[in-house]
Amino acid sequence: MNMDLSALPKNFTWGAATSAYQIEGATQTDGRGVSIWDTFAMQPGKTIRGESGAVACDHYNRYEQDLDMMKSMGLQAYRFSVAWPRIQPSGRGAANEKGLGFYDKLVDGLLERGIDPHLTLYHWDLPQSLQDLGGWLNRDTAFAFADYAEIVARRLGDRVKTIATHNEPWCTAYLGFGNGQFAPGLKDPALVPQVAHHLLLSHGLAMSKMRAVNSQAQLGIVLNQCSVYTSSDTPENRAEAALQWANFVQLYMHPLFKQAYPEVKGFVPPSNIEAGDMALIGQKMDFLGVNYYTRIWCSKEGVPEPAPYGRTDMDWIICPEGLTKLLVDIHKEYSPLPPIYITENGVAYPDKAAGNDVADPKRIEFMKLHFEAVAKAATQGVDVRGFFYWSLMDNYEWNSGYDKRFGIVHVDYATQQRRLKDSAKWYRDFIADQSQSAVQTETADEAIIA
Ligand code: IFM
Repeated sequence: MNMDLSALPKNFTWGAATSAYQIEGATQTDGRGVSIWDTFAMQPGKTIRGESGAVACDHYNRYEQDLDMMKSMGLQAYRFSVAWPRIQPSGRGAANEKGLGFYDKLVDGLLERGIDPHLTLYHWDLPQSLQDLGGWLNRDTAFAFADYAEIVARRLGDRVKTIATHNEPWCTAYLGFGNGQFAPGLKDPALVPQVAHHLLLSHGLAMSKMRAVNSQAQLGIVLNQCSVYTSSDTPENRAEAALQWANFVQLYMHPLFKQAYPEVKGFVPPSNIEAGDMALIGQKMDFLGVNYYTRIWCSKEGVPEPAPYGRTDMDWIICPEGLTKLLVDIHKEYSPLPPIYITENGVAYPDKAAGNDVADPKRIEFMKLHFEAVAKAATQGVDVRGFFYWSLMDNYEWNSGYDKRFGIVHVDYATQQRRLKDSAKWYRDFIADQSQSAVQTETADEAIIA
């Protein structure tokens, strides 16, 4: 497949992403405190085979090798998250120097190799001590989070390119408190709006504290979003689509960009909002991170969801045009938005190594389709600046354990051997090509100016 990416800006960034609990392992090393995922994974039946991130990809001990691997692939940027329990083992109080030191070395190692660091503060590993006080149901957690954000921004804000407060607050609120699939495992949908509000409040409080530190980093948030499709344009399907959009997208985008919760039939807003909250939440951001994996299908008539590109190993429908639609839809509804990064997009397939090789042609096809989908959104005026493939390497896929392989690098969990899949080699060559054409365009531009 030939891709037309000509609409993307010439300095567009190509990278890959991971998160702390999914790759680091070493959960009891250097003073790290217990997180809600350590606790959750130990409870019978919560994760496949009771698997946890205790070892994961052992990245905490192998980060140098992983950095070399990223450089060998020519990655221009790397998105990672900081584990809050490494920085403040009980979620409050003085910083743990050893924990901060790890991320210091990681960031310096990236910069030495010419890779831009993009940091996320919260990718779901809340210190257990805060959960014992109610976690995100407790408004105080938002203030604790802002203190943690300030510690990290003071230490790393001079060197990282971006800092995102949260990764996918929808997952924290809905999967963590609504249906119980994720830590802390509560199952009460009525809790979701208030948890979402506290997450958003914590984002706002952290933004203020980090701005005051005056770091160099651009500040924003990462949301997982789906475009919504209906099988036919009936009033019932339209109403259902509006409600899905409200719960998935507007619950977060409205407060962030309109300083209000949506008013949609059936949508339940949070009940406890204090004076000043909405202004804090809606303060200006430097970027918006969008994670996209699939679409939402609404059909009151029960029309089965079409899947022309098939399904992933997560059973998610592959819908590249849904990424274009999503970006164009939010651009229209929330303009002016800050620049957007696609902070996650990727696919799980049951990849197997044969010797040193891992053939994953379907992943390469998936990447091409989604790169082009982003470029199509750019032709319609969406300001997209970069793309991070999820994930750099196979890792701990939360309640699905180690079964689902999203990586462009294969990890053999028995030996911790990393093998570049064919997709990683393809991405390496693709990035090299893109960098070369960017240099050529720049030289041509300079010649015209001269
Ligand atoms: O692995 C997760 C990641 O932690 C958050 N976004 C979705 C990915 C795939 O499920």
